Amino acid sequence: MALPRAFRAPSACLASALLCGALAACGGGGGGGAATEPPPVDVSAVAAADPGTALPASWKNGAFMEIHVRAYKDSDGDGKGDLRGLIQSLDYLQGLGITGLWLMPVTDSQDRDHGYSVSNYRGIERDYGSLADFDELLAQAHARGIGVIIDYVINHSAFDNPIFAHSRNSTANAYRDWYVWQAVVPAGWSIFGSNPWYGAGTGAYFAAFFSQMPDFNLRNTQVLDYHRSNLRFWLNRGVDGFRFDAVGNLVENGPAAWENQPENDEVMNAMRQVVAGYANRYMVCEAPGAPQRYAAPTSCGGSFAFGQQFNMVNATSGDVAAVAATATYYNTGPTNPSAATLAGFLSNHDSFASFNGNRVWDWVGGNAARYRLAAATNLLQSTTPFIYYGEEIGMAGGAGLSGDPKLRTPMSWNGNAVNAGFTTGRPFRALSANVAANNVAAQEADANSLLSFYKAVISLRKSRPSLMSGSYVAGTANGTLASFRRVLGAEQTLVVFNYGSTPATATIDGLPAGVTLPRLWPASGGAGSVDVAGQARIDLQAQSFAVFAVGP
Ligand SMILES: [Ca+2]
Ligand SMILES: [Ca+2]
Repeated sequence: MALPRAFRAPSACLASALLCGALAACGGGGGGGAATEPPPVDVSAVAAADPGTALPASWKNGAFMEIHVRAYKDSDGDGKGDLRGLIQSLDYLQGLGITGLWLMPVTDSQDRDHGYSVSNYRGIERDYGSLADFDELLAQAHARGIGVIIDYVINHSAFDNPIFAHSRNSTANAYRDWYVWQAVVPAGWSIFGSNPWYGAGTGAYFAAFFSQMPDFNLRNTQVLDYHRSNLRFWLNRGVDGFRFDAVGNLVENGPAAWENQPENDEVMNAMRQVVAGYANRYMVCEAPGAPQRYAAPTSCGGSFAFGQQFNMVNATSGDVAAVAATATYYNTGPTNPSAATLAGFLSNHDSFASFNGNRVWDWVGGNAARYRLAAATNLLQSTTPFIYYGEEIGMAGGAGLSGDPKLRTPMSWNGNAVNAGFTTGRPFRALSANVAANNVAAQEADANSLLSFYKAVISLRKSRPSLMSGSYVAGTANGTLASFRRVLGAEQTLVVFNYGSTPATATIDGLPAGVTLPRLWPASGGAGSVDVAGQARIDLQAQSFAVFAVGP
């Protein structure tokens, strides 16, 4: 989540008008001491019933594709992507080599767009289809060896979530303590530049990100039990795990202690234990301010490698400091003991996560060499690399858009300037600015395209267990050169990058003395060798990389 300041609503009422489409629902204006009790809500307990999984254990080592369902593929011509459209796209994803999908929220939402304001934790977004469609998606994905994780928004619900309607209805109702309340708006708070407390007639509620997304009270064991049951609801259907939203913002301890509080790890450890009770599942957390901490096995057990996206892309410009940061990010050490469970990405659906809110294509100005270096770095370094939909074809941001919507445009399936092959109707949002040139249809037909490059690097990754799930060893930089090894049991793979603009020779130390280095990438160039002192010298073209097996 972590909405940047610019995308927070200027006021509760304006936000309500934008999101609810009804000023009557505005917290500041209409809450009052509501006269009637809202309808009953289903917060029933769900017991674990693991349907099992036929996926190989390596599915969770990716590559994953992050997908905004609303923007991916429309099956019925209403201009909005849906689950049946995604099902129709699974052959494409399988052909690309994807082994996991991260779906941005598919639960019914108030925002009717990104989905991070959840109206019903056990129902499918009405624009996306039905639970039956979702079950079909799981079956079809699993049949292709692809696991599916879904976004789980644990910190806050939608303002229009019926549970919050109860909570704000009176100070005495059974759900009052499910959210965070004070009698009046307290002074002294500022989160992302705004006071996160909002008056609602019966008191003031806390909403860290946005007035229309009130925070749950995660000190309340009933709320934790509810979230646990929601997780089981989806796991029991065959969901393969979760991406947890905004875990740095779970529990607040005061106006100077609202981020990354110790209780957050306890909450996530409790959720992790639910997921760990099911076979072969995976979870990953969003914690931009402290990724290493939440990667720990006593917390989330998996966390996005925030910071590394900037390192990687900046390294491709030959920035020596960025090359060094890129090479060493995944080295395990005292300050990074859980490096192996950090999940890499170049960009995602949030504008704060990418340079100037851009997709990678715009970030590097369409520079193909830089783009490929960044992609290869991500795909070869991490035990679980993520790709943001359209990244594999170099989709640019949306034409005429800014902020988060610029990143969330319809997938460019073909060069149709009206619908991009995304819908037979009118797309819900402007298309990517480079749809004419950068689209799936054009690139599938071109062996030298970016899409073909992604397929080849993912295939290389999947051909080597050490590149999939091996540990990251000896990440080292020297100027614009960087190298690392991936190690799994007896299998070692050596990866060497030249981020510089001129050919160079990399010197690698600490290798097994006297072994050969069969070349895996690129195809030409021949094998390398290691001398009696354990040193190899690798010649690299400008802006290129090479991959070797560390042979017997
Ligand atoms: Ca649709
Ligand atoms: Ca919170």
